[in-house]
Order: sequence, then C-alpha cells, then structure tokens
Amino acid sequence: MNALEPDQLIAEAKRQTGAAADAAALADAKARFLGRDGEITRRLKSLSKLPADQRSAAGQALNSVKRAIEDVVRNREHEIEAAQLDARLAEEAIDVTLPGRGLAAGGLHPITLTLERIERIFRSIGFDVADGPEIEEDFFNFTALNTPENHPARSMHDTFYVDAGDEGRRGLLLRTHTSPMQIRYARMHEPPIRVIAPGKTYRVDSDATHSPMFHQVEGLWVEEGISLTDLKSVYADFIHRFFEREDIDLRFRPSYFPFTEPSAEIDMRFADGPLAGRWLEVSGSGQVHPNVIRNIGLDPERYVGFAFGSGVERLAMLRYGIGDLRLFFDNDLRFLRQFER
Ligand code: 2NM
Repeated sequence: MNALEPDQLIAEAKRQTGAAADAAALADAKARFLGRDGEITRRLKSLSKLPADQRSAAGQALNSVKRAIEDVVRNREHEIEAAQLDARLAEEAIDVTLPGRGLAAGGLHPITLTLERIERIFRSIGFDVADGPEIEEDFFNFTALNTPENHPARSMHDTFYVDAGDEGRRGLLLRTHTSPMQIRYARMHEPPIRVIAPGKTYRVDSDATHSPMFHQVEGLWVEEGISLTDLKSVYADFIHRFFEREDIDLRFRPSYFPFTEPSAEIDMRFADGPLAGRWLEVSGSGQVHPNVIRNIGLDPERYVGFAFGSGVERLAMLRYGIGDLRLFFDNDLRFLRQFER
C-alpha cells in the first residue's frame, strides 16, 4: 500500500471496507488504514523525514486523505447497521395473513357444574347456601353431631387429622362431612332454618369408588311442627329437577347415623333408560337427634329438624352417565371438555 497515490489509497479503503460484511471485519479494515500500525499512521510518522519546506503541504494532503478514509469507514458502518436492521425486520416480520391460534377459554369442571345446579335448585325453594372451613375442629365435626368418643369414624384410619405440632391447636382435622357447617350456620341463625352446605370433604379412603377428597351437599331444615313428609317432598322435588324428569321413584330405607333418629337412606329408581328398575342409593337422611338440636342451642321439645347428606360425585355420575369416579380427578381434557359450557 505504501506506493499508492492519495486517490488510490482512498479507493483501496473503499474496496476493503466494502468487502467487510460485519462490524468486526470493518474494524479490521479500519485498523489497516487508521490503526496504530495502519497506513495513514505510518505515513504521518514518516513526515518528519521530509525536508522542512515540504512537510506542511504533505501533512495537509495526508490529513485530508485521513478524513476521506474516516468518511469511507463511517459510511460503511451505517450501511452495515442498516443491512443488519433490514435482516432483523425481515426475520421478525409477522405474517398477518396466517390464521390465529385461537384462545383456550377454559371451562367449568363437571363437579362445579353439578354444585351450581344443586345450589340453584335449593335456592329456588327457599334454602340458603352456606360454606365454611375445610379444616375443622373436632367439636363441630364430631362432638356437636352426637358422635361418641369411641366411634370408628373418629379413628386415624378414617379421618385426616392435622398435625399442628406442639405449639399448634389440637383437635383439628379435615372435615369428613359438611355437617359441621350446618352446625355453625344453625348456631348463627334463628329458626326457621333452611340451609344447604355444599363442598369438599375428606376421608382416608381410596379405591375405584372412593376418593380421599370428594364433595357433599348436606341440607338442614329446622322449624316448629315440620315432619318427615316435608323432607320427603323437598328431596323428591330436588331429585326430579336435578335429573329434569318426573319418572323417578324415591324410597326411604331405615338406617343409622349418630346425628339423626330415626335415620334413613334415600334410594331412587329411574322408570326407563339404562339404569331403569334398579334402586340406587343417593343420600342419607333423618330427623335431627335431640342432642344435636340442643348443641345448636335450641329446645328439642319445641323444634324439629330434618337433614340429608348426598354425594355430589354420585349425583353427577348418575346425571351424566359416568361409570368411574376417578375420571373426575384425572384431569384428562378429553373427558372434561365434554361438559364445557
Ligand atoms: C347425612 C345423613 C343424615 C346431617 C345432619 C346434619 C345436622 F347438622 F343437622 F346435624 N347435617 N347433615 C345428615 C343427616 C347427613 O349424611 C349422610
């Protein structure tokens, strides 16, 4: 390069910077002219060897070549930046003609839909809907419900107890039914009391027909002068509306619960369809035990109570024709999407 005339040197700078495709290559090219060991720098240093009367003119000429090469480098810098921006814009361009991906709006779980359905029906016949703690006190879950100290339901084989540690509160458990909420509600309201308590309940149980967490809806009606016919007509009305058909028979079959006396299982039977003719157990029920009436602060000589407790999964399975309880908890979207609303 040392033999090149000023114009040729500038042309050579154009050629070399023009060949640089990115910032790093351009920096290398720039260094060959303007760097510490570059051609311009070398020529500036050798000015001192010229006779004194030529130095000034040669220096001015060299400086104008230097400025010209600096312009060449700056222009190429801008070209490379513009090219890189164009490339990025092309790469990130959005094809607005492509079809959209669609929004997954989500849907309600069949158990949620069933709970909403149950609540709507009971509200329409004058029942309040109450919910409360899933971690309960032993008193509300068992003692207030006339369940004796030695009752098997109180064992650790049947009930999840909360290990609150030495400093924690004792006697906490995961509620095994929603009756404790009925007790809480009844202690906070004056008769007539008409309430349902829907929600999650927990028992140490897990197989094809039992899940450690399941849903219950319990109903409680406390008033002077009511009788078993009132419970029967309310429950029959509920069942006919829940299944949206009138051709369902109900029967009350004697049973036992600590919190009711007398107690009965409620069975139902479809007149036709795949389950026609078979009695299907759908609920427990009974007249609230005098001890329980006393525990909610009322006089059992004056007030009569009726109650029932039904499994929500069971009602949902019968309504939708589902054969396996575990489908509710597998979270398989192919199953869940069938109930989307
Ligand atoms: C059932 C069966 C029978 C019931 C009793 C009460 C309360 F709070 F009044 F004591 N609530 N629910 C009851 C009665 C629940 O479930 C199988």
